[in-house]
Amino acid sequence: MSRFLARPATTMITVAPTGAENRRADVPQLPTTPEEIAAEAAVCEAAGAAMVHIHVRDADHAPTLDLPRVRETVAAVREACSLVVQLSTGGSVHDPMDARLAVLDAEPDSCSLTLGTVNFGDDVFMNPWGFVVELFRASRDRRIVPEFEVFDLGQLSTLRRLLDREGLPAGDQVHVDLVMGVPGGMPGTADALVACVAALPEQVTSWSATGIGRSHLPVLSAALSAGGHLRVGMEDTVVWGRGPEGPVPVASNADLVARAARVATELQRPPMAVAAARDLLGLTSLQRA
Ligand code: KMH
Ligand code: ZN
Repeated sequence: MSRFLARPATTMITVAPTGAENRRADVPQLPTTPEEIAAEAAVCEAAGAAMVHIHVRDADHAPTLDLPRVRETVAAVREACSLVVQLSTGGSVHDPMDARLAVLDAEPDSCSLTLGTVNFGDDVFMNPWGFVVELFRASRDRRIVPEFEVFDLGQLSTLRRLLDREGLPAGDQVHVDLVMGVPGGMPGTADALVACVAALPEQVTSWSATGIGRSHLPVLSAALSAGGHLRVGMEDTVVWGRGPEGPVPVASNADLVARAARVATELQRPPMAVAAARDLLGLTSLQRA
């Protein structure tokens, strides 16, 4: 465990129900419409989630940053549940940076903020320093709490540099999500997770981890053991596990949340309520401009 963060008594579970990479044609159970994402968010809240990380899809189920559609999706989710609403500013690898910045206009509670460029399978997920700073400042101006996404150990040095130069984000808390197992980023292993936790800047107040693909369960169990929170969802894994006939597909996001909640509860760190997650992220005392 990190030398400066106490092991939390509960576990904040974030659900990432959709993402930008999986195709609806390949994964028919993937929620993509505003109504489906909202309904999925509601059952995930009942299963133990406290926050939802949203990627928006258009009427053809393709990733989009079209602002009216983003607003429509946020409104549907807010109507259906009380989860903390986090919008992705990563979008898809093909999205331009100005459109990624513009999603803040949809007024989420939180936004993802990735700390560096990383190979992403055969593509490149672009996050140059200038964009990182611009997004940080824009989120602070709009009183939106960033979640710092870390795909590789060196990105924690970028976080340190950012916080040392720019100060604290909106809400005065610093929450980091370790995104592990992306082809091109750090591996989804306990060793890599422990190395990241040891390298968290002093300003960090909480962290979670996300295991992509087959690293989903190793990262989940390592994060719980090391005092971290969790992100799960069909953005990150569409395979539930190995069955006698081969890989078993994930049936729903709520199943992933319920399994994470079960494991966390067994490990004496049951799911965190939404109100407590809002406190953790600095949202409770945050006054919207
Ligand atoms: N879809 C990836 C290229 C985020 O949401 O901020 C980026 C991503 C990270 O999913
Ligand atoms: Zn995402």
